[in-house]
Order: sequence, then C-alpha cells, then structure tokens
Amino acid sequence: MSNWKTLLTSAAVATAVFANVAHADTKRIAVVVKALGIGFFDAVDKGAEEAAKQLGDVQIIYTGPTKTTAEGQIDVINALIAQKVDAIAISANDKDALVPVLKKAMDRGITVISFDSGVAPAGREMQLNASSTELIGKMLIKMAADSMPDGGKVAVLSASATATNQNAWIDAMKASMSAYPNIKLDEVAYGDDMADKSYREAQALMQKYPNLKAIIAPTTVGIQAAAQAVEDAKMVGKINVTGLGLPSEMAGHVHTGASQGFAIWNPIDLGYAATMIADELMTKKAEAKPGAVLDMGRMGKVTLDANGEGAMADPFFYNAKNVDEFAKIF
Ligand code: RAM
Repeated sequence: MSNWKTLLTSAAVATAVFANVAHADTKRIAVVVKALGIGFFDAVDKGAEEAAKQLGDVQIIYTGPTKTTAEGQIDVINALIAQKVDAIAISANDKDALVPVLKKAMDRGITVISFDSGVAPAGREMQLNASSTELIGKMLIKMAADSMPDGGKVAVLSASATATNQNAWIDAMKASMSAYPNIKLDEVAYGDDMADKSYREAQALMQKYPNLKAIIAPTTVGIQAAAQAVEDAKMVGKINVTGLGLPSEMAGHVHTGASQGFAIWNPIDLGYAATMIADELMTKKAEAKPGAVLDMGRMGKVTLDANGEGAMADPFFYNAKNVDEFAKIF
C-alpha cells in the first residue's frame, strides 16, 4: 500500500516538474493589433495560432486597444513589457508615436517586429508588409477605373489618418493615377477602422459629391461600411465600392451589386508569417538586417530591403465568381 502511495506521489511530482520545465521553455509572442473586434485581425490571430502550434514551444498573446489609436497601443505595450513577453509583433496605428515605447521593449530584450502597418525603423527589427505597396496602389485605382469607363469622380474612405499601411497605399495609388486622366480623386476621408464612423463618413461623401462613381476603401472595415451605406442610400449601380476587403464580410455586398470586386491577401497567412519571423529573430536563428533572408515556414522566404522591410505575397482579386468560395476561409 505504502509502495503504491510512494509511486503515485513521485509520479505526481515528476508530472509537476515536467509541466514546469515545459512552461519555462514556452516563449510568449504578443500579437498587437490596431484594435480588437476587427475581422481581419481575428484571421491574423488564426494564422499566429497555427504557427505557434507548428513551433510547439510558443504561446500567442493576442491583444490590442479598443480603438485604433497609438495611445491605446502604448498602454498595451507597456503592459506586455511588464509581463516580460519574449516578442511583440505589432500592426501600428502610428509609425512614429510608438517608437519610444517599442525601443524600451527592445532595450529589455524583447524582440519587436511590425507587420501589416509598419513602425519606423528605429522602433522595430523588421517590417513584414502584406504585399508590395506599389502593386496595391495600382490595384486600388484599377479596380475603380474598371467600373467607370467614362471616368469621373472617386473618393477614398481610409482607416485612421495615421495608419502607416493605408497612407502608403493611398500615396502609391495617387502616384499611379496619371494613367487615368479622366478620373479625379475628390477627397480622402477617415473612418478610423470603426464601423459606425466609417458608415457616417461614407454617407457624408455621397452627400458632398452627388456624382461620385466609386468609393475606394483600402480597409476591410471601411469597405464593408461603405457598401452598406451605398445599399441603404439606394445608390447601387451608381457608386461602386471597391478596395481591400474580406470575402466573408463582402460576399453579401458583392451579390447586391454594391461592390463589383475587391482585393486582399490572405490574413491567416500574414499572421502565420509574422509569427514565424518573430520566432526566428527571438531565438536568434536569424538577424534582421538589410539583405537578410528570413524564413516564413510554409509561406517561403522573405528578403529584407535597405529599410528592413519585406513583402509576403500578392493580393488576390475577388468578385461574384469566386467570393463565396473564399468567404468560407477568411
Ligand atoms: C483593416 C486594417 C488592416 C488592413 C486591412 C486591409 O483590417 O486597417 O491594417 O491591412 O484593413
């Protein structure tokens, strides 16, 4: 009897010790998003979890502020520094405002990368862009132009005014607009990646520019809100809503005709790739310097440019023909 007890006790101790060891070896990667409650980032989280599972010894802390502000992200990062996480992968609400707090994180030995919406080089080790900025800029204006052969007015409904990624795509779009001399960009409005504000901004654009032919929203929140506003205003067929959206959120709006098509890369892949890179840098298997070739697991490799930036993949175009198929995935 006593033998059984001893056996059981030592087995329990062994399990406890083993669990502790396993826990001590587990590294924590915080995925900090622009704001919680955005479908695009929920898909990013799925990919991060997939990478963590593949790596085995990684735990993902998915977090972000409730609004798309730099202040909110600074609070979140300070909390993560206090928790002594091993790495931070952030999609930034402001490329400069986050630099001091992210420098503090790096000074404490935390690996910091940005993905999706970048941080200035001083505040991160590398930036993973979803795709080529020039290519996205060209696609944005082309998708609008294809629906308005006679030209006319377009407006942009963006995310927050300080979002690194949207600002870069809008600049790239403007740079390629000389190819469409009969299209005029009237205004860039900001919905802050909040559904209600984006909806109101889309309504305001329609009121201000009665002849608007297209609303280009390079944000998954903005495009969905704009499509809803166009439907509610009974402007389907007059205004085409295009930009960057999630098939799962846009399928219904494609079927009403509010959107003739839109683009996006796979956000699950983006979260997966960012986590793989964060792990590689955190475990010192690679160093993020210009020219470095980083491993993104099943997503292949990325080479960093002089700015420490690299792009994951090309965006895809979705319309009535393929949107339902992809709506099941993201
Ligand atoms: C929103 C966010 C995100 C952007 C996508 C296209 O979800 O602004 O940063 O990459 O849209």
